[in-house]
Amino acid sequence: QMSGGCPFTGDNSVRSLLGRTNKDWWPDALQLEILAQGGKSADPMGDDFNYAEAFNALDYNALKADLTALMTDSQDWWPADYGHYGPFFIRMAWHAAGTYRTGDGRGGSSSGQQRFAPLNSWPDNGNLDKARRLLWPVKQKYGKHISWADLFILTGNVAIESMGGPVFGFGGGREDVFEPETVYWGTEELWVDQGAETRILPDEGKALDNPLAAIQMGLIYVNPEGPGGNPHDAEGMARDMRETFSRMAMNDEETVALTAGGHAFGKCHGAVPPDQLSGSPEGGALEMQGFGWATDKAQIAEGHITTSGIEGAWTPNPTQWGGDYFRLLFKYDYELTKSPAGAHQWTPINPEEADMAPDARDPNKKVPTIMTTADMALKRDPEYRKISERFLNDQAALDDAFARAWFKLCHRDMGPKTRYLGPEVPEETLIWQDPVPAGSKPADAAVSDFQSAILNSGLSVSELVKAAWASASTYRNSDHRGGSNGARVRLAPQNGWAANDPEELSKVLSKIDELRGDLSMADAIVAAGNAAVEKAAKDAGFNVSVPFTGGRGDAGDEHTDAESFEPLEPFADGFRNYLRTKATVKTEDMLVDKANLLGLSMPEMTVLLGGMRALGANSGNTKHGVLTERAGQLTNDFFVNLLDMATEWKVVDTSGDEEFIGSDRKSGEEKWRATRTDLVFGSNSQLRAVAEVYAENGNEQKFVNDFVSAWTKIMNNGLFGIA
Ligand code: HEB
Repeated sequence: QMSGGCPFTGDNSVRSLLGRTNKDWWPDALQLEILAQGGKSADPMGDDFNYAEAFNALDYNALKADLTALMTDSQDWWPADYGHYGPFFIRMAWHAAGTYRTGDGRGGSSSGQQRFAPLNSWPDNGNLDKARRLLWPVKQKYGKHISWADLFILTGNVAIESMGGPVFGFGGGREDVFEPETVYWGTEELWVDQGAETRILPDEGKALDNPLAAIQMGLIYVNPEGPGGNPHDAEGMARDMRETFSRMAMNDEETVALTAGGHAFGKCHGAVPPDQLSGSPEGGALEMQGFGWATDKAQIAEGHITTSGIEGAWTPNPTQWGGDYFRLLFKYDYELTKSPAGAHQWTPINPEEADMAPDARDPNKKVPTIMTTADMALKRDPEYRKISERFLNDQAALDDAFARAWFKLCHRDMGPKTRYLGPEVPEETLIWQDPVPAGSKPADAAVSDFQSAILNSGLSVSELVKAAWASASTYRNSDHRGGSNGARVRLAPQNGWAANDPEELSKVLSKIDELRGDLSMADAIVAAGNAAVEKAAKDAGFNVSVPFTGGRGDAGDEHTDAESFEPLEPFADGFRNYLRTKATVKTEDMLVDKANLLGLSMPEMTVLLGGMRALGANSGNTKHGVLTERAGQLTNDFFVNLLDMATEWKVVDTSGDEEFIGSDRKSGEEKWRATRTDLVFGSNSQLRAVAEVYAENGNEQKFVNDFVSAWTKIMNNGLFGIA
């Protein structure tokens, strides 16, 4: 099910790292970035604010009671369909979480991004601005104790509960950010409602570009009307759903349960032609105050609203959990019809009166139910159909599958379970949480004994550094997966990744295992890397101690969904000068992307890369960028030699602009080889400025110290509850 880990490849021609960004969509937007003075963040809460503490002081039950009351507290400016906001809030939560993609771990519910562009203005998020404003009084009341990001998800849960639906649990701990995250959402210059092309076109050989997980620009997943809006392509509909949901880490059963469970509630909105709506929130008129998709007041009161353009409810009981969705889907044949807004949808043929839905504003009026083309896939696709029929006949199975899949959807990007807060965190441990059995802190003496032993074992500095890097560098700040905890580097698939030099790695890991004593493998791999860095510094004439934090545990295959780790495989890792194959993104762009996922700043990225080259830590033990005569010593030689005007660089013509030769300007004699990720530190003016700092006389010790802090950051990434 899971798609492979090949970010940055696809059939697009060369693209920039971020594709189309907010600046492209809204060129006139206020340029608040210039206020990031001295690198200060936009977060008004300040460094002292501890969200976990604030959340733990929350009156959780009072908040849930307020949310429950809010569900039926209909407001004239946006009345609740059927007198209940529950379905609307479920869609809000699902769209907050549903942007998550396994390819780079970005998207998802964990930082409240739905408040900001571009997500606040995606056509698929139509009218969710109203859902967030309905929530504001509650957010205001509980203030710092509940983030928007947590509130979106908790409100979704309360909505499900208040309509009798099954819920598996809730973990808080999503801390808000106060600026849009820069994420690659695609290159198209049009939104879906303006005609953006669909991204999977097998006839034209077009596949979905990684790491994207949506089928058209501005959608969360698929086009509800069918592939590219074609309702007749049943096969394509299921294909699109399978592909996009698998990139959200959902298999067929989870996809069916989520979609059917979600559409047990609420309705689609397509009662008026879409040309009667104003634009999306971002960039709207000041007096709109961040509201988009303006609709006439009288129309709102009548329930004449257009969001997706499809019109109608799926079931006769849109605010009550139950089995009506599958009952109707299988009881009736459906015919293709059009909503008043002109969207393709499916309507049951000759429905019985009792199987019709109430009007959203007038319970005494009956209207036909509908299915979207996506819903129809649950019976038109043979695999989905098997699952749907099982759920049709076994409500308890649907309850369980929906509750679990919803929990996964909403918590998928939170990382280890130790990060979950609050009284409703489920006991049960789930495989997608990448569980790691608890480790214990080794005694200092045990660590230093092991470190001396491993340094005397015949393994080189480079080998030990590479193993530690292979173990720790899988960490992604985006979804908090990977990292050195668990020592999954010794398990499939990581132990076979080309970037990790599997044979060398396995030799190093067995030696570490042989000598580690009481240390966990996970701790020992890092301790060995630290010892190697210390030795390398000492050999270069610097005294530095590399701080070690112990307490990592070791995961086994039984704790590991190996397939789910495939997207963590590096496509490129500039720190090791590794590139699987030339991509549609520049190799140096991928270095910056990796550094971002590792949580590094520009200077940290720079010092780390320069140090890794000095240590001879390249994948495949290539010599590219190893601009030193004393590899294995922690020196600033990379920077000194890169910036030396005595060397002239030329591209190797046959290398596709990936390999360069540095020759002595006078003699013409070849001195070095390098890649794009090496030379970018001399070519990019900002990186060059940082590289100069590390090449300057008097900064040698600073170089060593800064390398050690950046290295330590990598080694300790993901140690929640340990470090
Ligand atoms: Fe859904 C709604 C589609 C999945 C939940 N959706 C809806 C709509 C549409 C859709 C079109 C309408 C909107 C308006 O308003 O207009 N979905 C869809 C698709 C898919 C889905 C295509 C994939 C297949 N959902 C889903 C899920 C969930 C959901 C997964 C959860 C779980 N939805 C929902 C809800 C609603 C919707 C609850 C309702 C809302 C209201 O009512 O407001």
